[in-house]
Amino acid sequence: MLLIGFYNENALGIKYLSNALQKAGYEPKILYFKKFNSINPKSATDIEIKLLLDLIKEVKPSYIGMSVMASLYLESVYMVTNAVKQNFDIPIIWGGVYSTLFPEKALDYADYVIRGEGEEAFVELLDFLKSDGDISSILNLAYKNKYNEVVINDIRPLKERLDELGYPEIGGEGKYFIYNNIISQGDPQLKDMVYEMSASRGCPFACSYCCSISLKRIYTNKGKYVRFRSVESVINELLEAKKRIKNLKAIHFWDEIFSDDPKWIDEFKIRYKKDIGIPFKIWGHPLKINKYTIDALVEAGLYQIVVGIQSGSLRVRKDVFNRTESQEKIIESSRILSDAGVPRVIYDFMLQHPFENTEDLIDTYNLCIQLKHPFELQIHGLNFLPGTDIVKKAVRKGFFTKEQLEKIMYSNMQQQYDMYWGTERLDKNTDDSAWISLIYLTQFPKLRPLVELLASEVKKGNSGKVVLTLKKIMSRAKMLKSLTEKAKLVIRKR
Ligand code: B12
Ligand code: SF4
Repeated sequence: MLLIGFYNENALGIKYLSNALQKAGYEPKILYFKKFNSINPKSATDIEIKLLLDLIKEVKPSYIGMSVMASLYLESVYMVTNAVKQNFDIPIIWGGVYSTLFPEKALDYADYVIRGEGEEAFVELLDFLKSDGDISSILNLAYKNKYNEVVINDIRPLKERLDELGYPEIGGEGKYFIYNNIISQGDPQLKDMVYEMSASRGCPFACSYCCSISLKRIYTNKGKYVRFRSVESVINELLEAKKRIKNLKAIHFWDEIFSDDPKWIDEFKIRYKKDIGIPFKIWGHPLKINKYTIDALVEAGLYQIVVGIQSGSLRVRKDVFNRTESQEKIIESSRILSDAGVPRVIYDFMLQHPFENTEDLIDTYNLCIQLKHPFELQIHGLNFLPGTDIVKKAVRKGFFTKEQLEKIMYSNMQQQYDMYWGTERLDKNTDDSAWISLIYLTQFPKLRPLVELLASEVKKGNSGKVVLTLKKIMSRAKMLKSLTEKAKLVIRKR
């Protein structure tokens, strides 16, 4: 079995599957195909495809499993799948979030699709294929029957005890990495300074721009969706990481929302501090930030938290994004984070989308000036991801036709990234452009008086005059921010 992960050299899904296959007696190999790049990803090159085909010739897998986690990288997934089909007669199995939400589309390329969490279903499918068994009863499987009709089987109940899944192998044999037209052998994780892991599965929230709620719907009546590993299991994984990764400097917990269960947190604080003691980063949510949890996590070694706020407009948050937190709760969270002394607090915003008007940007500015320093802002655009509720909302509102949105969501990766992270849109409306700059500048405490002065000018209708000044300040501020980030990285490397 050759497992392929795309644009993610530490792909957790692939690692868990490999674990499950090994336990069942298979000898999976893993290929990490290209590196994670959220700014300027490039599609696969001819050389990279050739390296992949050569690897398949060498490894001679009986099956190839591909993890199609994000639709932004579909272009390369199609290229790889087509190249394999043209050159070999090896069954291809797709899994991951995209395949889970769009099994019919996935079956245009793959021979089999496993939907949802795949550890058990994948092993079962391989066992059945090996023994020529009847696959029609395998839960989570989607396939085409002999009449070429798509069959989508029911989903099995969620695994309640995550500890039973173990944790990914770190290092080990049979790991390959293709990147920048070069293939290398060995687990890329071993050379990394950061260890990436997850202490839970599932998210309790239902944001309209995220796939989480769509995944949750698939699991209706299939057990608890949000599940946590035991602290013991998390610490054991980290002890292993410490032992194996020589240059380990930080841990990234990729839990959608880190635990705020007091019992779990108490145990984690003690064990992490005593046994691991390496700075760690988490994702947070304003509704899950409380003093008790954050103080304990800082004591344990929390050095960075990324909190999604997404908009300072209550209207956009509630009616568009389906997020229920109030302005007061967000401001209180920022106070808790600041008082607890979290070294890096990053707030995520998604601005400049068709649902938003200038009033919403002013609300966002007004919220940002109330957030307690120190904090940094990450300002993104809004990605329309296939299978999310916001896609339907955008069509209902008439911002796009269904066809236009399909075209956007399935365009090549460069176009998709340019569309949402490009600067072109900033130049169109001087008021909006001024407010976006002012929002960005609220993260710099020393600029506060100037920012407030400029904001009052924009409110008076002088945005044209202010925009030029803002452009100059913005470029210096961005430079300063990038220098500070580099300095922090150097300090961490030491
Ligand atoms: C953690 C995470 C990340 C981390 C990944 C860290 C890592 N080391 O892997 C980081 C921050 C790097 C990341 C990046 C991105 N992410 Co992300 N990420 C997630 C998140 C929250 C959890 C993923 C995870 O690790 N789950 C735990 C593992 C064990 O589960 P899993 O990956 O789903 O794998 C299981 C099954 O899917 C299945 N399976 C998976 N692959 C295969 C393959 C086969 C053959 C089989 C049989 C089964 C199978 O079995 C696995 C084990 O049970 C998901 C949300 C979610 N609920 O999935 C978003 C999510 C997958 N990400 C998303 C996006 C958009 C991205 C980015 C494009 C963001 C960006 N703009 O750059 C990139 C793309 C990365 C990539 N190359 O695909 C979207 C994808 C939606 C879509 N339609 O495209 C999601 C769904 C969140 C959302 N907004 O809705 N992400
Ligand atoms: S909190 Fe994050 S992971 Fe959860 S639904 Fe919202 S965006 Fe998705």
